[in-house]
Amino acid sequence: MLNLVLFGPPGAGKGTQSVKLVERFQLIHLSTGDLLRSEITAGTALGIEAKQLMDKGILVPDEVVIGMIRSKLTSNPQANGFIFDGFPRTIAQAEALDNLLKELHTSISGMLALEVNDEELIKRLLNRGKDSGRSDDQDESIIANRIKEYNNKTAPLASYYSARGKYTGVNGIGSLETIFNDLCGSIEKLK
Ligand code: B4P
Repeated sequence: MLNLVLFGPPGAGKGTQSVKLVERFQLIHLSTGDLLRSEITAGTALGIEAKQLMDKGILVPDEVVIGMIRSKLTSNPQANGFIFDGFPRTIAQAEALDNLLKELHTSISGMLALEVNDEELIKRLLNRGKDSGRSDDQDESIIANRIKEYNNKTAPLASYYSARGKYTGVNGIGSLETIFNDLCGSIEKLK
């Protein structure tokens, strides 16, 4: 199985590139952000709780997102592999993912990290906020909070995967095609 973690700060291009990568490598796309937004749209209790946090730019509790990933992993036993987009976002989530994959007799093949500076991130997210309807993209102070959460809780995951020889950094600034080709080149080396 090819199991990839697509990593990077909010707005780095994870969702954008995942869509292209799943098609190229025939993988299943698991985006915790998309799963949470589906719960919000469906008006579930989980979605109502998640929206309150997401609208402040705060991470949703680990047990909530780990539960969502567990159910998606166990309901796709025939998969070629998975792209984890926006997950894990904390060390506890990374440890839980390692344990879940072990139960399925597989593991993470590698983490691909999209590197983008804060100025570009803010520009992209505000721009998306103009027509996406995403409330967390429309206010610069919420975006700043998301970047702060990323730096405090998510950025340490780079060392977690690096210590296991699984980290590859990729320049996330440039055309979608150039970044996609760089990601594909890095993935070929993992196969
Ligand atoms: P996510 O949905 O994961 O959203 P994101 O970090 O903003 O990144 P996204 O993938 O959507 O954007 P992309 O970079 O592709 O998270 C939202 C919230 O959900 C979090 O704040 C948190 O509250 C919660 N959450 C999700 N997962 C969680 C977890 N595991 N644990 C706890 N909480 C969790 O693209 C951004 C924009 O840039 C787009 O408009 C795109 O068109 C543009 N873009 C992309 N590539 C570009 C390029 N090369 N050049 C120019 N623009 C580009």
